[in-house]
Amino acid sequence: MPDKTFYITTPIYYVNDKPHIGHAYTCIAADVLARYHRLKGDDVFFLTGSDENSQKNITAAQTAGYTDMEQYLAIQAAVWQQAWDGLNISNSDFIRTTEERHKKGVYKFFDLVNKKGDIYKGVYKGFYCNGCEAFVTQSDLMEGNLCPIHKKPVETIEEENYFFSASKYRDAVLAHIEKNPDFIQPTSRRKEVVNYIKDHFTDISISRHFKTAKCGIPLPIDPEQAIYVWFDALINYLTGIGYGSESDDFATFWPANIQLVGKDIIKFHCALWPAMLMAAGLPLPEKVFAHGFFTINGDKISKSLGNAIDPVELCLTYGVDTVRYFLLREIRFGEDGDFSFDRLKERYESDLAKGIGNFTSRVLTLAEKVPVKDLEQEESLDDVEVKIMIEEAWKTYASALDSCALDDEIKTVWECISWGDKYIEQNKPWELIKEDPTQFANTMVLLLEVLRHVSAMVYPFMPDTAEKLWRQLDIEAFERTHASEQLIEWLPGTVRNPSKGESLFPPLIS
Ligand code: ME8
Repeated sequence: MPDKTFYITTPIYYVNDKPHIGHAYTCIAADVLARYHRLKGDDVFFLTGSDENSQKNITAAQTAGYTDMEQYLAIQAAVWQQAWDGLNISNSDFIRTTEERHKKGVYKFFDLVNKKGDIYKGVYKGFYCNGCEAFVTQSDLMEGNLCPIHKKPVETIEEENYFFSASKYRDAVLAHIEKNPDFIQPTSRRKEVVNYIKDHFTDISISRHFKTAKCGIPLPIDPEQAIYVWFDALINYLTGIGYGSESDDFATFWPANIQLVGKDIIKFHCALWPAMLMAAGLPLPEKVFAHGFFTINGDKISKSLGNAIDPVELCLTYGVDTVRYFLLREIRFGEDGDFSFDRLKERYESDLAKGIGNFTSRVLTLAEKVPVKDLEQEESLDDVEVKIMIEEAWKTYASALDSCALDDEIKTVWECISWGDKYIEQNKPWELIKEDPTQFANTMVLLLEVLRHVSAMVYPFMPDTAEKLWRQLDIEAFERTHASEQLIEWLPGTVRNPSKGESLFPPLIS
């Protein structure tokens, strides 16, 4: 039995449209971390899902001509899960906030907070942005009444609602952030959250009258009111692992190790969410990591600009692993960056076709010349050097992943590939075949061992490529053998029966 658990979440997305590459980016990043922890032998739970109690979904359903909201949501939730399947996202579950199991958990949570005396009735007078599904203050607005994110006028609301005494937890949340430097990552985002809590974190209205809200989970203490979508949505991180239902997963996996979000929703996750958890007497997640935003050729991704790229279509043209690789490699994880097709093609050629593809093909072509199982290798100084190189690479790789530096993780793998390419150039194994068969054997055993390590290292972000490499190296995939530790140990001579298969990254047809 694994002795460590690892629980990772993504935001649950609004399903009023199909996913674009921004949404795919979060899911791919979470998938890399989930797969890496599985590779280490941890017991992993990876949750994603759909945020369905939102007015945006109602508007989209009406525009699409649906009269049956349940039908629309079921279709859309399936579209999103299928997109994740297409991108090889290995989520353990997909939570929908219209599911009964979610509602049960929300009621349990609400009851605890209410019993604590943290819910009260009041009048909300202010602004609401339908795009953000959030109450906003005058200081958030630009040009009088425009939401700064959606650039659309906000609604003015005056309603009797129920409030959550979030301000009661203000100092405790600030103290938690101060005491746990890892709680908000990257560190550059911490100040923004701390300033927000200090200047703007007040009690928050957590319900809306059904007359205006149109959808949502009825408030248990007043069924004429719907629970505010963010209060409801954040609880998915608990209900998705069985909170409120009969399941051991909640006890096993909460608190989450990493909650991955985009920078747009960091305040909800680092201010409101911790206050809610404190009110319910539950421990806080270990880390909330907010990554940056992708633009497309410099523009914000948006439906109105018509520039949203469908990640599933992108995979059909370039391959799943190319898309996964490119999104993660192109921008520093945590910062903003631009998506461009020219850069995608450049990276395909230089890093994939000429990088890992070419290295694999060179090693396997040479290995096929003399059956490796017939070779007798002896230990040489080079063995020790390359062993140290690989061990150091694994350390850098692990520390990059432990700090969510996903682009650094990838760079480490490419350093091993460059090392291998140089080693081939320096040792000229094609000449050694006749001149020095023992040295040829040593060289090949070593190169095959480097390639074996590369295959394990690429697994989290390019799982299909890893599978192809394992087939070519004649290694049982670790998921079948459960011998994952062996994949990261230095075991020269393990590869006995390699064969060159299909090219990993053939030239693009453009
Ligand atoms: O906010 N670049 O859902 P949402 C990178 N339902 N990531 C992007 C992106 C971009 N251009 N655009 C979107 C919601 N994202 C709520 C969340 S959670 C309890 C409730 C990703 O459909 C990023 O992860 O608007 C961002 O935080 C998320 O999609 C917003 O998705």
